[in-house]
Amino acid sequence: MEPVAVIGWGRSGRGAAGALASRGHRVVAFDQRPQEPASEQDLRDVEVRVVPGDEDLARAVLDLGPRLVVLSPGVAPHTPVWRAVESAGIPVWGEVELAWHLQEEGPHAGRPWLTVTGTNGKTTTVGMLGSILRAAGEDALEVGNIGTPITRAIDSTATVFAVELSSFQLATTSSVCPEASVCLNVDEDHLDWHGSVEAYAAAKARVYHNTRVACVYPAADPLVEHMVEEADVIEGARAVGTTLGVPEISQVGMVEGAIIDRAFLPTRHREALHLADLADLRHISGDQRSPAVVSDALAAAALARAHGVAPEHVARGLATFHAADHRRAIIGQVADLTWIDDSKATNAHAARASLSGIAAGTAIWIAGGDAKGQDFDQLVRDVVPLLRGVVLIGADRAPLRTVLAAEAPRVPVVEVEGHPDWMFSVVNEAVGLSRPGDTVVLAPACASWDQFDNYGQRGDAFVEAVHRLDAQWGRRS
Ligand code: UMA
Repeated sequence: MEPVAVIGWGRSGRGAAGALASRGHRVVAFDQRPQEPASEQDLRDVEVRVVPGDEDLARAVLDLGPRLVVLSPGVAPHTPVWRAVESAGIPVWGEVELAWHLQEEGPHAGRPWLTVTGTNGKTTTVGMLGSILRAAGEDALEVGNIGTPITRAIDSTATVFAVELSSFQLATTSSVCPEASVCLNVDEDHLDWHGSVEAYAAAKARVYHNTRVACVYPAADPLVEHMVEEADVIEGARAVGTTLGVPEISQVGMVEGAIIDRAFLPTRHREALHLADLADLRHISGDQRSPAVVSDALAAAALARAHGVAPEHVARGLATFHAADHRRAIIGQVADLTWIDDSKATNAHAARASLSGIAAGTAIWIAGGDAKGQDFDQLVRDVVPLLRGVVLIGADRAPLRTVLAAEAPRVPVVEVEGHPDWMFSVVNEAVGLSRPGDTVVLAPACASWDQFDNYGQRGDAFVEAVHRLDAQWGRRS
């Protein structure tokens, strides 16, 4: 039988190749960068070919004559290999699409997927959802863009998946039939990959496709509501709004500091159910109680309720959830300042959410990196009142520098070049711009790929520099 071609030998490609090979398929993998041989047992029979040139890769894949091509999410639609394979009429699946087919053909067919997309908050929401599901006694796994490729988890005994889906993954997914789904928000991101805001939003909208029980959406966001109205769902699926205000019928919202369900109870026309209290989230959002974190909790609660989780398990799951590092993590008090690591804020929308809640004129904002073609005008206009000063880092400092000069001429801006110990310079420059009691936030609004492998490394470098500063000041936080 003809082989399956897997493009990209990263986490997704290896996951896909392993799942296919263990089912007896012949797999040939391609990558454009030199690769280490795989150590995993299930990958030892997979041939990996390195073909750097775009056109050469397209030709090499066509020459193989595969019956199916599985794309890693990093491969963009405008690349020659994608276009060549499509025009040759060869089926093209993303790794997520492959995972769904393999699940539905095997012993775990029917295992529910609760899917989460959005520009920001995906990882937090999926983490909260996993925690709630486990509190309810489920063997739940968080998979997808969060880190574990779904193909790696497909043969696990998990009873339910909390699935984080990026726009890249959704662009190559068509058969997934989620039990419940949510798009948390849509703002400009990854425009270099998708080509336009419209293409990006269209990919996000696919999260609702084929939903069986509930399409969850932020009720205050007409763009996302429109996605739900237009979605091709399974008969009987309901639209359920989330709101930071008092919930109407078919919504999950807030009443006096409590998360209230008016969607998933048969008597919703006259009654409401108490699910959890904001106090359950205190250890995640700190004292500043970020609206973004509360919105994520509402979405996670709604998805869990769509799955049938009892109210008391929602509260317990939220109370035991701990946010992963680098997501608005408070590092501590050092040099009379509060230091926050939100290296995960890789776009303008996330950076805005990160700075909101800080008192006017007291934020030292560390920003910059790989701008991914974003426009920062609106972000800078929104955050100017909060700023005491700005430290610019990374490759794409120019777009931020220009907008700051135009919109905030009185806010001092310092730039730090990438010398060997540059992150330590960053924290010292931040101290130089500050007054006691201010808050320093690493919320770059940019990807880290210009200087690091991922945002985690960037956050680690920042935390380490803050700890050195702390040692220098002679006080531990
Ligand atoms: N490659 C090519 N040609 C291309 C593109 C990539 O040969 O045109 C090769 C690279 O040389 C590399 C491999 O493909 O060897 C990397 O593949 P990939 O970029 O698809 O990344 P994976 O390692 O498979 O990881 C992906 C997600 N990465 C991206 O979408 C860029 C991971 O999300 C995800 O955790 C993982 O699958 C498991 O599902 C990371 C991410 O940055 C966290 N996501 C973006 C985000 O959150 O903003 C979308």
